[in-house]
Amino acid sequence: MREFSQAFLWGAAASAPQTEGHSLENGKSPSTWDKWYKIAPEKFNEGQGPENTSNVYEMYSEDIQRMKELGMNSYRTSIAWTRLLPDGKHVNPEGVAFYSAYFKELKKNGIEPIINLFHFDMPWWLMEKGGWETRESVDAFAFYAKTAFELFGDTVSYWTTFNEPLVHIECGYLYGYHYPAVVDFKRAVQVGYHTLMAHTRAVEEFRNAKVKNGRIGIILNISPAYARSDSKEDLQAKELADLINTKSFLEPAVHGVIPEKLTAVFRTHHLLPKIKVGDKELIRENTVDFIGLNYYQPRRVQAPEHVRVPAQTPADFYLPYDLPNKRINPYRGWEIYPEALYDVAVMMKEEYKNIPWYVSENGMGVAEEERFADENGMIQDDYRILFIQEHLTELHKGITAGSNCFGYHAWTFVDCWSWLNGYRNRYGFYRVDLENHYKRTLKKSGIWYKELIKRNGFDN
Ligand code: BGP
Repeated sequence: MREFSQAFLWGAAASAPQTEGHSLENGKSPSTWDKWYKIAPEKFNEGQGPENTSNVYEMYSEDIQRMKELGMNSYRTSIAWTRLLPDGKHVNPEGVAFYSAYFKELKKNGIEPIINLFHFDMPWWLMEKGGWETRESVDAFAFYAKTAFELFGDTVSYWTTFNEPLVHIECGYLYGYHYPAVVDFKRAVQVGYHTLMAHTRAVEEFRNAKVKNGRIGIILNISPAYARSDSKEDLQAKELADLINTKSFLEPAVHGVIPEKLTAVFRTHHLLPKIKVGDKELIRENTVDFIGLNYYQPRRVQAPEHVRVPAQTPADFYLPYDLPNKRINPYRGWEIYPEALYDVAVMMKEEYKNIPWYVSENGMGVAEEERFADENGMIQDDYRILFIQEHLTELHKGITAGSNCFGYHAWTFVDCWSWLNGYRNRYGFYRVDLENHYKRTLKKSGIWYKELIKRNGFDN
């Protein structure tokens, strides 16, 4: 049997914008998602926007009973900045009441809340001033973080600053997927730098707030790079891919320094961001207590034929490599490669001081899941059970090799809304029926997860 430690955190993850719904009500101001949906609804799958997501705003209490029923001892969600501080300065009493009740209810039911501050949801008022491109965003975020720690620090011990900071950088400023859909490497680097400084200032505020038993971390998407071949060029492409996508945030968060090599590469390519005196010290002094890693897929890379100077896009450093015969989740187009989780575990042990870390997201999104419903309406999602079990097997190997991993969170608990994909791909242990007041129905994977938690492991 593969058994995990007694204190292991078992749970699931989600975010405010993807689950709460009521996104323009109860005192909340619009985020860029709300505005973008107004401007360009055709960009969203089947016109499914952020306004009405899984209605957790009204249903959190019954959902928490469902979590308890599965035996979950932890749950991650986020605060919507625009619900807590609609204008960035003054708290919204309805937002405070909602989050306070939500987090207390989790605690009361033995479910440790892990609360994240930013999950791609930039306030519109700040976006109008330039979003993460303006240095003002760093102070605005630090103020928001401080407000959240002061208001909820008595209830919440585990905090994270950002979810996948790379995503709002690359989707918003490199590849045109998210608002403001800019394609400009230099601006992307500036956005990344301000995000890092916002994270750093939030950690500083956290230390000042002296949250009792509090721990703070950051959640990063990890797609470890694997080179097409052992040629010097391909290995260099791999190194640059890891530098840009992994080390850029992991090194400052854990070691308190921006990798020198990254600075050197950006200098050569005239991509260095504007910085402020004192930033270096702030980064050095405000490292994290733990790391969350979202793992879905590896990154296969090969060397580009020519390296342009200055680089216009990360593709000037590394290109995707299409590995023949790879396993793939066809709905999302993502490779399935559980072995990477073992490599990640070893990397955390050997290169990151064996800092406490957890798998903060892992899961499988499948379209038209109703195809798999049995005669009682239960989704027979054996593919999801297999996916999670294979990943846990690799994680367990990593833990046995000494990696300091303290938990596993599946994405997600109840099916949730996903950015431009709306409700196309479903990830939850519970199906959400959009036609029927967001009714939740347990899937087979939920029953399996319950058993796994009860036994604190599985046979294989
Ligand atoms: C992660 C995000 C989540 C979630 C998940 C699934 O990158 O943190 O917000 O959406 O991916 O991906 P998707 O919804 O794009 O299928």
